[in-house]
Amino acid sequence: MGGRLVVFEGVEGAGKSTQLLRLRARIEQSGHACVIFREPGGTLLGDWIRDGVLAKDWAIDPRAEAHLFMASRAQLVAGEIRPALERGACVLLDRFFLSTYAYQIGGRGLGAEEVRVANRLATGGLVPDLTLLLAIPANVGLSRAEHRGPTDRMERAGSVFLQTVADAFTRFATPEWQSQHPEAGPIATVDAIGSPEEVEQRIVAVMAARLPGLAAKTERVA
Ligand code: T5A
Repeated sequence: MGGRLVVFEGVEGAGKSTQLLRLRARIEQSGHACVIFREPGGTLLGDWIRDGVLAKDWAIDPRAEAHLFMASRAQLVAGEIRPALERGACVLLDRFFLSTYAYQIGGRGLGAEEVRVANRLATGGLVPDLTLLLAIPANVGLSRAEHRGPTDRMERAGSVFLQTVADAFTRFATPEWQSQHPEAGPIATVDAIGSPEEVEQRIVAVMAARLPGLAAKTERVA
């Protein structure tokens, strides 16, 4: 596959969507093809799942919840991400399976190995070239998300749940965790406190260090 897959991860309101759009603008300015997707979503089936799993206020069993995220992922990977990578495009993805590991294993307490096996089925073994983990305290991210508008079902799950999710993301950033989870690929933590411009500069620096070929396409043309 010729393209590159870069994933944005982090707690609610960490600034993933904001930074993903900024990175896309930089890459497109160089004339390189770049597509963006979010999870859950990105396909007709995924958007339908997104509505059911986030917008509706009903009780969902944690196992059912995990499978809904996986179904959206399987459709997105097969129908959109792999074809884009095969065309040589850069794919920027707003959340991927680290979110399942953080929310459904960490937050909901599902069995790690069971979820990993199901995830392998969903991704078909697709490994990101780089994951940018935007680090911010859970309460700061949540307050950003709350200021933006109405919260969704996950954001209303409570501060203890969201702190457990944040702790899981912190664990994923450690070399020990990454060496035990090769399916996740390289993960780089980016400090997400500060202005959007400051965070963007940190991301550009991480890209230059970790993906120099793609990073060259993110340099602004004066
Ligand atoms: N989920 C997802 C699972 O449980 N399991 C899974 O497997 C998957 C894939 C997705 C939900 O589903 C869960 C996780 C989530 O709960 P979503 O709507 O996609 O739902 O949720 P988020 O990804 O969290 O989206 P958010 O929009 O809440 O967060 P972002 O994208 O990190 O933040 P962003 O960029 O939208 O910014 C939020 C607000 O902060 C401002 C923005 O303008 C915006 O108003 N902002 C800043 N403010 C100050 N300083 C900065 N540097 C700022 N950057 C952005």
